[in-house]
Formats: sequence, structure tokens, C-alpha cells
Amino acid sequence: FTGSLDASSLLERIEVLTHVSQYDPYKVLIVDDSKAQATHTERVLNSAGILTHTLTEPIQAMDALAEFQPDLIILDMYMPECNGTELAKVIRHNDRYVSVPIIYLSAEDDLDKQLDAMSEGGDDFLTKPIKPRHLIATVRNRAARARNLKARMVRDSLTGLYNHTHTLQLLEDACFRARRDEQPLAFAMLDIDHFKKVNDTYGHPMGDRVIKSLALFLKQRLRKTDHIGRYGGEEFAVVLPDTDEQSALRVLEEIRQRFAEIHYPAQPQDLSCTFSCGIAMLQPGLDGNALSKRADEALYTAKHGGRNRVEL
Ligand code: GH3
Ligand code: MG
Ligand code: MG
Ligand code: MG
Repeated sequence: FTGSLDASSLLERIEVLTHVSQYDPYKVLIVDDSKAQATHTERVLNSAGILTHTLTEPIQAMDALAEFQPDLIILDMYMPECNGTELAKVIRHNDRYVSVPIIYLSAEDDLDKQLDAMSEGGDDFLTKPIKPRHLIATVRNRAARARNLKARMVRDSLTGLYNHTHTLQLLEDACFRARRDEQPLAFAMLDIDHFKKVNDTYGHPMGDRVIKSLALFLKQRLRKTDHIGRYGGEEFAVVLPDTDEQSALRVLEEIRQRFAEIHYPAQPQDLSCTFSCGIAMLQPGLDGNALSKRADEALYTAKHGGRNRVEL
């Protein structure tokens, strides 16, 4: 990202980058009141294939963090609105960003002041002028470890799906985008029927196999842009961006039917399972919390209507 982009093209480009994989370039958020300083840092990092997004006003930092999802933050220490230390404190206050490395880059060479700045959640202090390869190596190493750690933090280890907390965060983000882009958004909750009986009859390892196979099945059937989470033991949640009511019903109904047809080889007879599903659509005035509550109510209706069905 260079300084000449307007806001809407910036958002468009950020959008493309939100589905991060391990092979995506590292993303660095630079906060510096001096445009010239920031441009220099950008050039150094961009030359190493690292993507940057620059803010000259620290006040925009929280929005930029949510939208750009950086792997690392480079902070200037002295800025008129709010200094780097104050900003670091605010960032660290949010659970979402506990694992994002914060590196100060400043001409300040007084060690006491540097250590003081680091005391509020900074990970490193680099003094200007800095050699480009020193900056690049520091950013790469820290970003790599942070990305690895984050991938573990947000996933469930049995299925590899997103965990409960992260699924809800993805739902919040998706609500924000759907509203901004005026696109529909569906949220579905799935719960395997009479799962206790599966465990009791076939044993816990078989129960685990069913959970894993439903996870895999959802991954295969849903779009790359959908977010699939393991919401609880035998409960799953799916965020479906750009999906209207009819499409959401169609795709989950198809998954329900196909899943019920799977036979797991077992004694004395093969096992087959079903799930119930509740869907809620984003509507004006609803946030992620309200949406998940609605999906949960629809799931309850599906259970009480006899299970093995999808309700809206
Ligand atoms: P319902 O149709 O009403 O959903 O019935 P249910 O038996 O599925 O109801 P409930 O939600 O009360 O039971 C879920 C069971 O799932 C209880 C728990 O022992 C089991 N379970 C939760 N997590 C796991 C897991 O990771 N592995 C296995 N094998 N079983 C699990
Ligand atoms: Mg400054
Ligand atoms: Mg349950
Ligand atoms: Mg259940």
C-alpha cells in the first residue's frame, strides 16, 4: 500500500487480504505522524515483499487493526495526538490483539525512555536510523512467530475448525462488512442429534470420528469465504457472507441430507447420524450476539420439531 490510494480502493485491497493463509505476505501496520518517516519504512518493508498500511493519526488505529488485521505493528514514539505508549496500552487492552507484536521505531536513544515505552506492551525498540536488513529481519521473525501462534489460538485441535471465541469474532467482522457493503449474511448453528447415545452405544472414539467427519464434510461443501467453527462439543456454527435466505436454506438442507446418508462401519450395525440446524439472517439493528441468539432459537425449534431438520 502506498500513500496515493483513496479510501475505497484501500478497503477493496484490504478485503482481498482478509483470508490469510500461511503463504500470504506479512502485513504490517505503521503508525507515525510523519508521512516522510512512514514512507521510508514502507519502502523498506515493501521491497522485502511485506505489505504495509500506514496511519498518520493514531486515533484511527483500532478501526485499521480490525480491518487490516496486521501481523505486526510498528509504532512511532512521539506523536501529537497520542503517543506510542498510550496507543500500545489501548491496543493491549483488547483481547483480540494480545498476540500482535508491537515494535517501536523512533530516534529516541535514551534507554530509560525506551524501556519505559516498552513497559506498556511493546515487544522491541528499534532506534533510527536503522539498517534496512535489520528492520526486515526483525519484522519477519516476529511476524512469523505471531502468525503461527495466532493460528493455534483460534482453532479447535480435534477438527482444525475455528474455536467458539474466534467464530464469534468472525461473525462480528462479517456483520460489519455485510452492513457496509449492503450484502446479506446468514449464520447457521448445527447440533448433532442424540449424540449422547452415539457415545454410549459406540464409544467416545466413534463419537470423535463423527465430529471430525462432519467438520470435514462442512469444509468440503461450503465456500472458501464461509467461516466454519466448532461451537461446542457436537455443535458447529457457520458464517455465510453474501448469502441470502434461500441460498442458506438450500445449502444447509443439502448438507443435512447428505450427512444423514453417511454410514460409519460399526458393530453390531453401521452407524448413521443426523443433525438439526437453525439459521438466522442479518437484519437492521442486529449485532453478532443477537444473530447467534436467533440462530440458537431456530435450532431449538428444529430440535423440538423432531430433529434432523433445518429451521429459519
Ligand atoms: P440432542 O439431539 O438434544 O442434541 O441430544 P444430544 O444427546 O446430542 O444432547 P447433548 O447436547 O446434551 O449431548 C451432547 C453430548 O456430546 C454430550 C457429550 O458427552 C458429547 N460430547 C461433547 N463433546 C464431545 C467430544 O468432543 N467427543 C465426543 N465423543 N463426545 C462429545
Ligand atoms: Mg513522531
Ligand atoms: Mg449439544
Ligand atoms: Mg446434540
